[in-house]
Formats: sequence, structure tokens, C-alpha cells
Amino acid sequence: MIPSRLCDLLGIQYPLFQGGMAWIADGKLAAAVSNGGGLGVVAAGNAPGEYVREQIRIAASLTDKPFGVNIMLMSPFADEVARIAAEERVAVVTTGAGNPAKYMEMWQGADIKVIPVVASVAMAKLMTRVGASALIAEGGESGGHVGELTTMVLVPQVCDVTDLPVLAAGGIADGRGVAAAWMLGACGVQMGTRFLSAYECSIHPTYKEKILKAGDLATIVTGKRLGHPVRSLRTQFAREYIKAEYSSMPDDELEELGTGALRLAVQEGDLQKGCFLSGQIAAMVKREQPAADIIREVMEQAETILKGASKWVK
Ligand code: TUI
Repeated sequence: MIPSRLCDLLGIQYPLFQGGMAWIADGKLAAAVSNGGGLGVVAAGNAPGEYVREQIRIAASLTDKPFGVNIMLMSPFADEVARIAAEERVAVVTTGAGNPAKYMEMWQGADIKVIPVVASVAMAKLMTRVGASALIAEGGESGGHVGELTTMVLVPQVCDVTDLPVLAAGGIADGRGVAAAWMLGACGVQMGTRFLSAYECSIHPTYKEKILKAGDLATIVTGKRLGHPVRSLRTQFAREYIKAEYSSMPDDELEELGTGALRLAVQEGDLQKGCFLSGQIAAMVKREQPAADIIREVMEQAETILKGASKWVK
């Protein structure tokens, strides 16, 4: 067992969160992760509030364990989803792609533990000041919307400016990554890409296959010109998007090119027009497994490594 303040804080068995993957992390996946002893998270992504409420209720019907909701703050429905999370009294709200300060009071009033993703030291300080319960320090190895810093560089700097529990995210796929996160000062981890291969993850079979076959250089970051860089698999869509980004195409047309691309990847497996979000660790995802087995395997490997760590010093 690897004891963690996070387990005491949230009443979970393992200090391991499932990332709030837009269009992917539904009530079924979140419940499977929570039933496996981690913290499952329903992703709101760009979906309207009522979809999110439905998924929260599906998760609640499938597990008695705590689970969370991830609110993507760039979503046009962020206000609505933020209110619904409070109404449904989920255990945890995680946030991404922005600053959730304006919702903190409402969530705290509903007894919700707020655990924002931070991609910088400034945001870590601000979130500590406004009453977050823990922080997720996510490096740019992760899939989806990425910040500037790597996990290796971000996690210790975040740990240096907060007394809150810190989870490391980005580039973690197995027990070695978890053990490394502990060495950097984290007391928990969040994994997204590794859960794409979970049996309970209902993405299109083409998406799963692309992840299982991915190599070390399989991902690419697009969208820098528009100010929201996104890491995804290097598919035809990603290559064409990069080309357009470096062309004279106006910003609004470029924005248009990406619209609906996440849904096309997740639901249709559309390799031409879909954007297959993935972290850099895709190459380390090797087989389909139940979510509970993923969690157990990762945490057991981490425990073995951490127990043996003293052999490195004399
Ligand atoms: O949010 C994510 N990953 C995501 S969001 C997403 S959906 C999307 N769709 C289209 C375009 C963009 C996104 C897919 N993947 N990860 C958490 C994360 N948060 N990474 C970086 C940040 C972040 C960035 C800036 C957190 C706070 C922040 O603050 C900015 C500010 O307001 O100062």
C-alpha cells in the first residue's frame, strides 16, 4: 500500500485519478475507475449541462464510491455545467483549460472538493489561495489541451509553492511513472491515455487500435497559433491542420477546421477529419484491460519500485 493524504481526503483506495477526457470519460468509465479504487471522473468537455447531469447519474447508479466531474473552462456551457455539478453534489470537481476562481464559492457551498489542473506556478499559487483542496500539475506530455512545461519541471515547482496535495499528470502510464511522481513531491497521479484501453472506455474501435499501435513519436501538438495547443495522434487530420496553421489561412477558418473533430474521432473513428487526442505515452499502452486491472497493476508496480528504492543509495 502507498499511503497518501489524497486517499484520506477523498475516501478512495488508490491516489489515482482518471483524466477528464472530453467526449470519452462518460459515466460508465468513471464508475469503473471508482469501483477499481481510483477516482473516476465524468468529463463535461464541450457538452451541454443536461448531458453532464445524465452521465453523473449514470455514474452514481453504477458505483457507491466517490467520483468527480471535470469542467473544461473554455466550454460555452461551463457556467451551466458548473451549476449542475453543484446541484448534483458530486464529491470532486476537477477543472481544465482555465481559471475556475469564479465558481469556487458555489462549489465549496455544495461541499465539493475542487481540484484544478494547473499548468504554471502562478496558477498553483492562485488556486491555493482561493481554496482548492488539491492541485493537479499537468505537464505537456499529456493529451489534449497542453501547457508549456513538462511534468518533470512543473511538478516540483508546484510542490514548492503549495501545502496542498499535488497530483502529477502528463506522461504517466505505469508504476515507474507513479514512483517518479512521488520523487518529484506528488502524492497522487492522474492518467488519461492509459484508460483509453480500458474495456469500459467506449471509444470507437479505430481509436483504440490507433492507441494500441502507436509508437514513441505518434503524437503532435497543433493549435499553437490560436492560443490553445492540443496534443493528438499524428493522423491525416493533424498533418493537414499543421499545414493550415503555417499557411495564410485566416484564424476563423482555422478554428472552423477543428470544430467537431473530437467527436468525429471518438464516435466515428474518422481518420480523415477526426482529432484523436492522446498523450505521449500512447506507445506504452499495450492491451485492453478492465479499468480496475489497470489501476491495480500500475499501483502494485509503483509499490515494488518504491520499496526497492533504497538500493540505489549506500
Ligand atoms: O484541459 C485539459 N485538457 C483538455 S481540454 C480539451 S477540450 C478542448 N477542445 C478544443 C480546444 C481546446 C480544448 C482537451 N483536453 N487539460 C488541463 C489543462 N489545463 N492543461 C492546461 C491547463 C490550463 C491552462 C491554462 C489550466 C489553467 C490555465 O490557466 C490559464 C489562465 O486563465 O491563466
